[in-house]
Amino acid sequence: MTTKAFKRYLITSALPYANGPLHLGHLAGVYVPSDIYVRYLRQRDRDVISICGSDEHGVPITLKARNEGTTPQAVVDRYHELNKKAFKDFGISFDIYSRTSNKVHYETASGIFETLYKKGVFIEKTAEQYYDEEASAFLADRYITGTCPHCGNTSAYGDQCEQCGTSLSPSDLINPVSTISGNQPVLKETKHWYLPLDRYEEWLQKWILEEHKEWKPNVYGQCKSWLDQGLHPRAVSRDLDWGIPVPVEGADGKVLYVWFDAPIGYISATKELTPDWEKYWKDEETRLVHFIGKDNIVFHCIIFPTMLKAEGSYILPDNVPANEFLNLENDKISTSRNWAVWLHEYLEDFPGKQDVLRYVLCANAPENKDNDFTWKDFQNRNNNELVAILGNFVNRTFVLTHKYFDGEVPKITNLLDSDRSVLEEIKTIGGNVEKSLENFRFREAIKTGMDLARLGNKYLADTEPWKVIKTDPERVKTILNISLQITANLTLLLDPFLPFTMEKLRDFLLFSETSWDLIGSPDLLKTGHTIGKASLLFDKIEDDQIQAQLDKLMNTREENEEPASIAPQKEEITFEDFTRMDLRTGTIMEAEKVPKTKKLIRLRVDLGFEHRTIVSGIAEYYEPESLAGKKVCVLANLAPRKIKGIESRGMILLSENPDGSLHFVEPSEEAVNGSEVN
Ligand code: B3M
Ligand code: ZN
Repeated sequence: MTTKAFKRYLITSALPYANGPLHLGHLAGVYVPSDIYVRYLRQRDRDVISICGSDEHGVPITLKARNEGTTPQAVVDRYHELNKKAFKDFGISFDIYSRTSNKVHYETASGIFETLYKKGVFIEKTAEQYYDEEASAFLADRYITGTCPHCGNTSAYGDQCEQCGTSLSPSDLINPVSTISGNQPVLKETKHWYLPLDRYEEWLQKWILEEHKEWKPNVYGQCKSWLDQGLHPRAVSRDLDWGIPVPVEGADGKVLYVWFDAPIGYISATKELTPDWEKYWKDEETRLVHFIGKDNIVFHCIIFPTMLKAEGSYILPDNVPANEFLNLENDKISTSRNWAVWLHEYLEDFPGKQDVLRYVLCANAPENKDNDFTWKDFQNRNNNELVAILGNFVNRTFVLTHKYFDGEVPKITNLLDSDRSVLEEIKTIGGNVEKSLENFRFREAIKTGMDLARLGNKYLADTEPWKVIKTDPERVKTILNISLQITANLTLLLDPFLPFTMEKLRDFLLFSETSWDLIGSPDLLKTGHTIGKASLLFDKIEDDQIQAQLDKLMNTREENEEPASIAPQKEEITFEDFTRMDLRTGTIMEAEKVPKTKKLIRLRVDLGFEHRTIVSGIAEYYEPESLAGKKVCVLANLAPRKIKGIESRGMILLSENPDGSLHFVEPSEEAVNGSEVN
């Protein structure tokens, strides 16, 4: 819980790379929670701004351009617009959605670099780096791949292994290969500027580990493990032609590292939004909160704060509520494998159902651990929660009010204890939602918010106005008044989560208040006020709609079926090593299954200079009857071995497919038995 009172709020959401469309993992991890928080603060009438924009530099973008045969500028122009629209369509209410190719941003980022440079913060260092001679390019980050030293993944990147999540540098990779040419890189000297994180270690220890114990365990834990391992200077420049030029003498062909300039994008966007930007960035009474995904933790908790601290005039984040990852149908979301639900496609398939997705992603957010999105859960939550609980309560309240009172809010005639405790409960729920939101517990917040609709349903079920109307119509006035107050309270309480639906509901009620402070007041809807007509807030999602989504995913999976991996090359040997093997061609004369074994066949092979018995493990792939006459290659000088009591002299060469199946390496028909294979 924050104990400090803040005067204003500066909320940032990670700037997505403008190199691809957004999917539901993005929404769940970063943008739905940040939007809920921001909307809540606005309802509380706090001074708050919400900042986001496109991250338009970095290797992912230049690689994408290269693959598509276009320019980085064309790539970022396309995805900036697409993503800006997707956010808007889902009601993500940024105050600005800027981009890091803006002039203001160039100036701001260069300015901060220059300040640090002049202060002597950087270490200037010439070191050897991998270089692609054919492409005449240094290979940083994703321009280089190789085997991860931690998990053996053969396609780890120069900055990170996506399989085990470890952050890497190109020199960590085993068998490095250039992604540009596929060549093996050479080492070449180049100069860069390094941010000496090690010099800030002690300060970071204190600032994070002592002063921010309230950070989420996943965030705090990651920071602690970085700090425990010890920090090292990190290069903040790159040899690239896409990015912000390093603004010092002798830096031709060098640009700022994308992770140096991108977070400064938050500052530039604020400048673009308001001339008053300094009060947000330079006043201790501002609460700065970064919403990010877990792969961005080190940059937002360690590197960017170090930059700001070194600069000296900026505030630091008060919290960094990073989420873990959302999987999709039990598999990692992946852009390259197209294993994703793209936001623009969702809207084509479920028009008008933005809030359903917002609801499901919040209710099932990967807040403390990775989580799974399944279409079945999406359907269940829509049908059993939004339709059956929230929609149902609101609908019954409208229908009954119109039926018995012509849509007029009836007056409370006599409050029973049970009515009073329901009114009390509205306040309690409001307070609890507030507490959860203040502490970034969004799953808990939405669940508690829905409890108000549950309370409404229970109240109607307990009081049964449809029965009581026959015997005690005065009592029904009170019941429906209270039901209507619950409905109006719902519009306030659920607005951060379901903004489209709550706006609709306010329209139905002809009610326009949105202030959070009104939650719990007993006469939100005044007696005598006439409510409008309502239509259903949500409708059922049918099995065939869900099946269509699953089919779509399954099709992608089939299209992408990757061949099982090819075994990596073995350690190098010399030609001499090779010549020690006596390889010969031969012809199978007879073949029979070795009894009581599954795999073994005993072969008689004509090697030209002699006939041999060789036992081979091919029975699962070849029938003995089909083998006589087949030409084979044989390792002839392999030491004899006893296999199931049979002396086997030599070995038949077989190739093994990734699925484990075995196939003869067959010499051509002209090969004479006993001839050498070299
Ligand atoms: N563009 C990385 C990402 O999308 C990055 C975030 C920048 S936030 C300053 O994961
Ligand atoms: Zn790995």
